[in-house]
Amino acid sequence: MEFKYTEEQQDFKNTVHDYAVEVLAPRAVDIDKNNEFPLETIKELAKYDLMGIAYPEELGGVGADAICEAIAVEEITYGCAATASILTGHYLGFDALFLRGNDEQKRNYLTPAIQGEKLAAFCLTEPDSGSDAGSSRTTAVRDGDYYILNGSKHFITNAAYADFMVAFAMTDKAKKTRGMTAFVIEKGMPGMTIGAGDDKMGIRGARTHEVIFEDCRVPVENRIGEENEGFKIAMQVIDRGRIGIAAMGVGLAQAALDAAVKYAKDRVVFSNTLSNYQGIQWMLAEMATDVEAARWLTYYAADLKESGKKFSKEAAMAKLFTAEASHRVVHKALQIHGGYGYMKEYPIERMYRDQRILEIFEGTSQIQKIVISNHLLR
Ligand code: COS
Repeated sequence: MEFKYTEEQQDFKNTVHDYAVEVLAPRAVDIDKNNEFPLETIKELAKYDLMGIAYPEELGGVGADAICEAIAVEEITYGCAATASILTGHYLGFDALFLRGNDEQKRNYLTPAIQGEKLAAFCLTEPDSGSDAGSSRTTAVRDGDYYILNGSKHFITNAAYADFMVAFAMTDKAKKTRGMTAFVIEKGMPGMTIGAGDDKMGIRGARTHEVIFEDCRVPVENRIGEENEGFKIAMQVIDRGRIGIAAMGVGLAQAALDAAVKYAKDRVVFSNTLSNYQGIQWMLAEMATDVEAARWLTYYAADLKESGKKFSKEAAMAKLFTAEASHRVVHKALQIHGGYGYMKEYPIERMYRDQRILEIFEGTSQIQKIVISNHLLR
């Protein structure tokens, strides 16, 4: 058991960290202010092979390990959480093809997504089914060589910019979780339209939109896996995605901690810097402990995934812990900044808003507890 980065992982971490600090962090301000999807940044991430880093070379990836993927997400979040959310949404969007796609689907969608030529989105959540993903209302009815999709999805990250999305629809509604099927939906397919964009509290650049299917004809060859296998595919993808969200929590918490340390050393109150007061020192100590615990729980889940072992429970634990730890950390970091922390001139104000979604998307904290306890009690 070795709790340290390999030399390669450390070099990679340093490189992405520098890029995040020098390039992403300055851009994060306008992305947030203008509710702007950072297209240029996404092209850059593709150039740096970050759009599908942990996928095999034969599929177009660079074959890095799952810990490197977590490091990439962590460091990108350090600079800009919205950019990281676009990236994790992209991974989530094509992962079903990696797990269950056939050769043609892999060639047409997966490899271009891994190489960053095509952007992907994951289309599961609906206005009336979020946590209860098995209660989806979108239907897919077989009609010869096509499925006809009707229904709507919402809060879909990347939807308006994606070249394709993996969408889930009910092929046998009565069977609930055993009646859902996964499909690849290409941009511009007749019957699929992108609806209104959301005006969110945080990670504003990671634009989310509604997706509407009205008699959308999807060729049978766009079905992923077998009919009615979609729920399990979605759950497997989300299990893997939760490590990414955990990594986002680590990156955001580290950024908030570093900002708080810097502010505490600079800010003078009652003739002393904040860092001289034990009340502040204790807060910083608690924050640093949360960050490290979150980081190693995330790497532990990533390592299990990399080793081909079961990791569903540990991914949920990492997601739960980092989401809540990052909440504690940004809260204290803002408190240390005092009134300035409440102002938009300081990045902590944005981090505070960006953090909140980590406790909600890819399964709320309460859903993670259900997943963990299901593993304990089964
Ligand atoms: N991997 C593979 N299969 C899984 C699975 C997983 N992680 N989780 C559940 N399944 C399977 C079960 O084994 C069961 O299979 P059988 O039909 O063969 O028995 C089936 O899926 C249904 O499972 P379950 O009965 O546990 O489903 P529930 O409807 O009770 O839902 C939770 C389970 C709550 C865990 C699930 O709905 C969930 O994770 N919801 C949150 C969804 C989410 O994260 N949404 C955000 C979207 S992305 S932003």
